[in-house]
Amino acid sequence: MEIQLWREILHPYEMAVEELVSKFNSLREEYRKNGLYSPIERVTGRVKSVSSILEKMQRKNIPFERMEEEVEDIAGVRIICQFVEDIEKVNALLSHRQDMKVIERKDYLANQKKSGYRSLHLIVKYAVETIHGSRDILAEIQIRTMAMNFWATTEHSLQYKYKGELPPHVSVQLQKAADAIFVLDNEMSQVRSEIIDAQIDSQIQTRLVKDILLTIENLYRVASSREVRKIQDEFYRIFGLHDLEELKRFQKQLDIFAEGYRAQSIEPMP
Ligand code: 0O2
Repeated sequence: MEIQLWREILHPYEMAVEELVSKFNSLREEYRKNGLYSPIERVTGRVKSVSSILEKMQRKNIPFERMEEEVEDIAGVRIICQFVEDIEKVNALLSHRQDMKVIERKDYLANQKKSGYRSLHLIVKYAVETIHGSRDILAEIQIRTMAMNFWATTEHSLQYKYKGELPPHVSVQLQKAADAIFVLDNEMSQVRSEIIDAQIDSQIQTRLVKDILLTIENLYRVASSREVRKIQDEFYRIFGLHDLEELKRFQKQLDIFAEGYRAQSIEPMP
């Protein structure tokens, strides 16, 4: 048997995970910068440990030559969403991308696993550019809600603790917890639009305040300090009203005033 240089074998997978995590994080930021709700809440990634790869190969009787085709989750990325509805949105987003091809979809939402596990898994083919040229890598993207993630993480730790042989009372308890998670996700969906509106308003307010303060800072360099102090006091007064529309109006007026001094914030801060 040839000697396996694991560091070399796993390097393209590390590249794939790093790139995918960064791309999905950028997507989330793009939504937020445009004042939109992002169906992606959080992204994490990992390369499977050699011990876990070997364990899976033994369990599934996979010969080393078939490892890269058959162990589909050496590169693993997890996308956490706030609401069940977001999972489908992320699925659609990923399915239309030019830089990856979904080759398999495992829908553990429609077909919950016996353990109670729920998630949508996409197996994608993704090309990384290495010093030896382009390499197609398989990666598993798990898409799930925060509540599903809480359940899966806890269950995974218990599986590890009991070496995959959960005592019946623990399995029953986990099944009950999975049922509760299902109900919780549905309950949260009922108030989805209200939560989204509140989150978007909060993002807009954060951006407005940053822009306003930057403009005031710029004005401080060019306008009289008495005038700038008055503007600042007015800003604090309006901020205290907790009225987003008032804050937007104030920013517009401030921009007109600052234009005279060419002191408005040139580009909105992220
Ligand atoms: P890790 O530590 O996450 O890398 P399988 O036979 O289930 O091992 P298969 O058929 O190749 O694997 O793929 P499947 O079923 O889609 O599962 C792959 C991954 O999904 C698992 O990776 C888990 O991360 C997750 N998963 C699947 N089923 C369950 C479950 O019942 N509970 C939890 N908590 N997670 C699950 P690994 O290899 O287990 O490990």
